[in-house]
Amino acid sequence: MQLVGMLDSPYVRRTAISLRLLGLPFEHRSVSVFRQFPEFQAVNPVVKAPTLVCDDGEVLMDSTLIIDYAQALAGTRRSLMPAALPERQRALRLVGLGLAACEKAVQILYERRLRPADRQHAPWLERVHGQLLAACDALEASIAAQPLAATTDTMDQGGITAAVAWQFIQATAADLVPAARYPALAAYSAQAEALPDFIALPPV
Ligand SMILES: N[C@@H](CCC(=O)N[C@@H](CS)C(=O)NCC(=O)O)C(=O)O
Repeated sequence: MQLVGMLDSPYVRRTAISLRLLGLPFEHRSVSVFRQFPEFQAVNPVVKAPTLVCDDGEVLMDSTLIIDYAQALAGTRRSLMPAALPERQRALRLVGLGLAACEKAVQILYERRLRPADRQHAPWLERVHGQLLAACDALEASIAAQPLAATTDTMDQGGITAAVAWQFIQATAADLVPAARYPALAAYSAQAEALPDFIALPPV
């Protein structure tokens, strides 16, 4: 199967890291949704990263849905979602917060990079910034209150998504989300980024 999209996208990266942790071989095609729009369109006319081209040619999109498919492919060999309810609830909470944080950071990035400066809408940016901080605050509180596994064998989807989200936010909106306010999240992300599966899939 082929995973299409650039690893500077947190959605593509969380998917790639998940595939690797699940032990599923895949070809990564680093195609940009912006600079290589026609090439991406030829694979997926909707042009969403990540896109997964399955072995039978079917095209899937959306990181969470692709990870769900990958989890089914991997079977019981390894699961990235805890089976026990309390742990699963926590993982789902972290995934939700991480994805919301990514979405808000992407909205800020698009507003800043794609919209001409004189057309930027300050009240919208302020609203999205507040939402981004709220998601990071909640991630910080959860990780500070209860440590999160950061080893290849024990890491779950909550940890993967939180770590990838933090890296992306720091790469794209560090001026709006100061690292000093999020020591537990930053330390956790640094630990995850030192794992071979993260190093093998750098955010570029
Ligand atoms: N909910 C989606 C979000 C994916 C997403 O928005 N990806 C961006 C790249 S970071 C994209 O495809 N942007 C191009 C566009 O939306 O036109 C997921 O989890 O995969």
